[in-house]
Amino acid sequence: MPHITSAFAYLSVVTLVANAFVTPGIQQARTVCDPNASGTGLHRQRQAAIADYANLILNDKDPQTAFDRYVPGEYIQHAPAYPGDGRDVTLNYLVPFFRENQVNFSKLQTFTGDGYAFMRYVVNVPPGEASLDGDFAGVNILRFRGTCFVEHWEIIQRIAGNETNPHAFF
Ligand SMILES: *[C@@H]1O[C@H](CO)[C@@H](O)[C@H](O)[C@H]1NC(C)=O
Ligand SMILES: *[C@@H]1O[C@H](CO)[C@@H](O)[C@H](O)[C@H]1NC(C)=O
Ligand SMILES: CC(=O)N[C@H]1CO[C@H](CO)[C@@H](O)[C@@H]1O
Repeated sequence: MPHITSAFAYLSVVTLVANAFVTPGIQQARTVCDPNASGTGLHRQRQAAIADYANLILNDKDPQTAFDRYVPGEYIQHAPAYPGDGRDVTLNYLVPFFRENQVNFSKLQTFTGDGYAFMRYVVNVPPGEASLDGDFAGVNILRFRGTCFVEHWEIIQRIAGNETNPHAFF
């Protein structure tokens, strides 16, 4: 099945290439995550972290602030269209992507457990935006160190609207 593919990058390889050399602005916003966070309360702090991170990126369309708060250093990237690891590589894609594409997100839910965070959502890409359009069901998986994120995976599936399963995706 060609359904399972990857990444926001899947939505806009053209944008990625066009912005390969864009440098994000100097980041000085305060980091709020703590890589050494542990003990009682950690689960609740992690739930708050992924909820804030998801809200900043998907609703506010502000990946710079999300990364400044929650991705202070190491960031291993598994989404296949990114050219490598590290927060700047990812921001070089996400910042122009959200500036140039009027995508909208709905049905956002966030979860945490066993050192990982998940966010799932529907992303709607209007015609003419990015390199293809329609509705897509997305899942991002992030690995925690303390309350910071250090590793990322992404899966995105097109929602055709005529799926065989009457409760497909959600
Ligand atoms: C985390 O703990 C390490 C080892 O104790 C320490 O070197 C580092 O400064 C701490 N980092 C923060 C952000 O507190
Ligand atoms: C859904 O519609 C598309 C486009 O018309 C078609 O290619 C696909 O086979 C349909 N899928 C199902 C499960 O009917
Ligand atoms: C303003 C806008 O583009 N709204 C769209 C957001 O996404 C939903 C589906 O996921 C569309 O139905 C809306 O038109």
